Amino acid sequence: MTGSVNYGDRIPNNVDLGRDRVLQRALEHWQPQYIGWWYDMGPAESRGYDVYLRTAISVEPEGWAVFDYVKMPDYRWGIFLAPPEADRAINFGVNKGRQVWSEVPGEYRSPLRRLIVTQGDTEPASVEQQRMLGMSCPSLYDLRNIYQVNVEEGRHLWAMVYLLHRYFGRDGREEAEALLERRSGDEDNPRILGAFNEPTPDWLAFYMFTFFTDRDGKFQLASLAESGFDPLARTCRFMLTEEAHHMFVGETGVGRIVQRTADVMAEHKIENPDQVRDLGVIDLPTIQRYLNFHYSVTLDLFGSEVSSNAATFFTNGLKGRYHETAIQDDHVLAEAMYDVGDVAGGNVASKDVPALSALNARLRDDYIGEVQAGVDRWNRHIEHAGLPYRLTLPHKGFHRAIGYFADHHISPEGRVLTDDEWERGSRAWLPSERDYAFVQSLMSGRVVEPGKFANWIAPPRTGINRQPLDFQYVRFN
Ligand code: BYC
Repeated sequence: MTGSVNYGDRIPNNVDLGRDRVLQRALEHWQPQYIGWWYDMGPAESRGYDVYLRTAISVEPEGWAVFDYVKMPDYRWGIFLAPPEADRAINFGVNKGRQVWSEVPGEYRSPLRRLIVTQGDTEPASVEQQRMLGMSCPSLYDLRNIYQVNVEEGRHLWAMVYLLHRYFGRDGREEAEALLERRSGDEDNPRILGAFNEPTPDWLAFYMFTFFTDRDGKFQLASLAESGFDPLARTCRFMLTEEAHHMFVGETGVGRIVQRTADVMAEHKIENPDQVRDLGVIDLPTIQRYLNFHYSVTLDLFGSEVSSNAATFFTNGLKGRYHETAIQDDHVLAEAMYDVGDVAGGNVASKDVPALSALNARLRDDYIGEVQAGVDRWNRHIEHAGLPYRLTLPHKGFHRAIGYFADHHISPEGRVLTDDEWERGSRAWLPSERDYAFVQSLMSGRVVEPGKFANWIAPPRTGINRQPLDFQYVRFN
């Protein structure tokens, strides 16, 4: 096994696929179904475009990617695992100290399959959600970035499908087929997790999604990268290197929208949202409402505050905490407690529970810390423009559908509300039909002249791979 990728094979890989003919044939059978799914559900009308994409050529830290024009259906989707670590041991739970597993232990087959399927399901879901956005891109630079994100989500699906085919026999092959059959938002056969069935109707939603929801991906992948099932850990380690670009796209995308709005407000000395809209940029309260929505549906992705599933995953060494190996404790959590928060006596209060049962809550709190830092960076654009407005993260109980808070209405400030108060308030806190219609009205066509950007977004600071901003990132042919 090497770091470099074998592009001579029909399915590029660094797992010596050619040595396992049965597996290779099974994946070659799945491949045309995948391409069929890509044609049906991948980026609309993009088949013949040449897109300036990066492709993995090696999993080594240096030079793992090359940039070139590629037609997306010809993208070299494949199977890449980070190199194995010699003598790696399981770092947590009851199996702590034992050698990691290179095959699936029989007793953990079902929970491991479930984790891999849940992870895998999110990848095609996000491509489906973003399918139409190329038709309203604000620039060639942004168009290229969404396509890069889409092809890499496709590759992340390949990563999970490889694990299913290689380690889970017939069940795994069936699950791999089902991953191509579920559809985001479909009433009869939806994607598994809630946020992946929500529409991504416009570019503000796309950037919020890549900032908030892709970052859940980062935290979940980092937890799975600690797994005692070594092939899962290694594939997640490589996926994390690709994920970093997606979050860059989200953070800078929202940041550029905020910057443009703040600059226009300062230039024209206006703060009234209607006047701001009249100048063709997105008012800050609308950005705040989108933030509230995407943040809250993403918090749901971490699961219930108290979860026996999470405790079982951890105890058995299948899914660790964020940066598990670097944490200084017993890695067994026999005695530790954790504050998960709860609603008691009409108020949000703290509540300590055994830390082992609170692993979802802990991962969510780690995530919230990182998200807050990004929001602080967005606020700097507003501050620089000399405006008093600030974007804020709502309380973690706000607008939740999973966990303790799902049975309560919580205001963005963390106050427990009556149904009536919620009914009235939520209109100001979540995007309305009018907000969506306004944002859509700004994005009715696409901007494709090299170096030009739509009025509602600032240009980025630099191009991709040191190319100039007026580079032809996509050729439409
Ligand atoms: N929606 O004990 P509970 C990414 C279900 S994103 C619907 O609370 P658990 C990406 C749950 O399945 C990262 N259902 O939760 C980002 C369970 O169902 P069953 C994706 C939900 O199991 C952008 C029941 O409720 N990766 O990569 O501790 C673009 C009770 O569950 C939801 C992963 O999620 C929900 N939000 O944890 C592209 C990692 N939440 O079994 C990609 C793998 C919970 O009773 N998954 N349920 O039928 C996991 O680790 C866990 O499955 C979860 C849930 C953290 C998701």
